[in-house]
Amino acid sequence: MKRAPIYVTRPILPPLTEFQSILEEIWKTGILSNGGPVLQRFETALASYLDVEHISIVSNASLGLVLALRHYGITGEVITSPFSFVATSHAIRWAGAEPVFADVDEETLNLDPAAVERRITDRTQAIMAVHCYGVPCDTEGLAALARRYGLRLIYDAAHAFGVRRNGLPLVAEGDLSVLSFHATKVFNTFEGGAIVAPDRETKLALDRLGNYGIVDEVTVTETGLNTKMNELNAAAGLALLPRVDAAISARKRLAARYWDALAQTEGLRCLCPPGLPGHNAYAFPILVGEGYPTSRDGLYLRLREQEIYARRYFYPLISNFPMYSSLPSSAPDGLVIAQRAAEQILCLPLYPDLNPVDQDRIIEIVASPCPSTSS
Ligand code: T4K
Repeated sequence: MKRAPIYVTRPILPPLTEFQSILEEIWKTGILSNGGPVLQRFETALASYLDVEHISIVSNASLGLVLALRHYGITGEVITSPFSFVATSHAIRWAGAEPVFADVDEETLNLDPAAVERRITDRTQAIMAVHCYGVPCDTEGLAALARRYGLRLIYDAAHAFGVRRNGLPLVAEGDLSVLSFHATKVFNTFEGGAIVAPDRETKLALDRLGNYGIVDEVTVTETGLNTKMNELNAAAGLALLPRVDAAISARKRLAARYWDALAQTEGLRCLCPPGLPGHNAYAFPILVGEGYPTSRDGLYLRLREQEIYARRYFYPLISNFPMYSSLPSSAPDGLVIAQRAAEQILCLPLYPDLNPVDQDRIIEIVASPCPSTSS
């Protein structure tokens, strides 16, 4: 019997009946968008789940990042990580600002505050840091820099849904944090996102900026954008929210199985230990280094031959894409750790419904790969 392909992730979905009952309400009210009743309920439930007071829900994290920068009028240089999904830097450009890449920390693969400091000039206006794989950045180090140099600190928290540190929500750090609810994330609304704001005034300003800058029927105060989430996406989120804790627990169990089976493998470094307090087991990233019998790409191809689609998140580095590669900060000698990580990284399939039998097949290949026929 032919086996089904195994993807790096699969979305969690709410029970169809629960989604349907919210859809029936939408069909009755005829309110499909523009801050409708389902969105309002979702926003309240989400803020409570995340343990924050003020959030502005958006249609995806990319636009959320653009709004965050536009809210503070940032058009100068923004220091950011090259080891991220390309949306992080694209958002900086779409906001009218310029990304400046700094190297990452060896342990976390998140922005290294010392490397950030070396990139600060009189044109720097903000830092946009990424909690890659939901692993917290050095928030104290970055906050100290932001204070010292008068910079805004915005977190791309696309991976950090529900992550807590020292008992507090990680998304409450910085000036603003932006979450993604894309299908591939720990929690999804098919497409969607949210900006965590420090106060009600900022939340309302973000809502307005994402609704064309409209104040009332006859008043438009700024060049806003349309970043609204519609009622269908909000319904999916509302129905799914009660399931997310169980999903994170299932992720953690599977991540612990990977860890137990692979952490001692020579030449492999597993990045996210299962005991990381408050973590969401967003992914199971490994670094394939010296001493391992094949290269990262050799392992990637070996898995693909078995229709196991592990992914190289994040390779290539953003700074190597053509629209950024000529920036002075893209020079490889300033991004040594990020470059090495990009060449060694592989995210193994991890999602709540991953069948342990399939996971054992993955483990077997990763623990002792035979050479790939195509490498
Ligand atoms: N910042 C960071 C750090 C991010 O990682 C992201 C997004 C963003 C910002 C921007 O957030 P959004 O604007 O998207 O809200 C995916 C996602 O499209 C992207 O959202 C995500 N990061 C990135 C890490 O991964 P692709 O092009 O690699 O996805 P794709 O289509 O190859 O999907 C991967 C696998 O997931 C598929 O092989 C199968 C599975 N899958 C995917 C989808 C879309 C499903 O099972 N169902 C699905 O509906 O970018």
